[in-house]
Amino acid sequence: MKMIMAVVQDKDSNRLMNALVENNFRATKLASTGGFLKSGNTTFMIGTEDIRVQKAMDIIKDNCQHRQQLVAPVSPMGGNADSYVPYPVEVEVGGATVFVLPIEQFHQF
Ligand code: 2BA
Ligand code: 2BA
Repeated sequence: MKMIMAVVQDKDSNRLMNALVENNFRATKLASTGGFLKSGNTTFMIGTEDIRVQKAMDIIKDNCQHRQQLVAPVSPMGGNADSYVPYPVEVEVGGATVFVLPIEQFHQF
């Protein structure tokens, strides 16, 4: 068994969850925050058999889009002055960042 952890943009999360459920995957959705943009994203945990990992990857690829996102200047007031960016910058946010981890044990009590 493998655990797929996929960080996706909030805009794609409902579509992705629907596609996963339609294809009989079990998944858990977590609200997460990107370290760089410091804005919300969504992390999916999908535990599945090894032979279904590729199918899950295809579903993720098909349902998550790359987007350009403008990072507004962030005031250092009350925040960390080290991360202060004085002008807006455009960054390309990927469709999905995906990690596949081995599962040592799986239990449901
Ligand atoms: P949910 O996805 O909301 O699922 C709630 C319950 O609905 C499940 O309980 C199961 O009894 C049923 N269920 C879910 N998907 C189904 C399907 N495709 N066909 C038939 N019945 C289905 P649990 O199995 O105890 O799971 C409780 C929660 O644990 C799940 O909430 C999900 O958030 C998480 N989970 C379970 N298996 C997972 C996995 N393989 N990967 C990631 N998260 C999992
Ligand atoms: P954020 O950390 O908010 O990053 C959003 C986007 O900003 C990134 O998109 C990337 O294009 C850019 N970016 C991030 N760090 C940067 C840096 N130090 N310098 C320049 N540009 C940078 P993605 O790479 O597609 O990542 C989207 C989200 O996926 C990330 O949100 C983070 O939450 C997660 N992620 C990406 N790589 C990860 C990793 N190795 N471990 C854990 N989470 C990761």
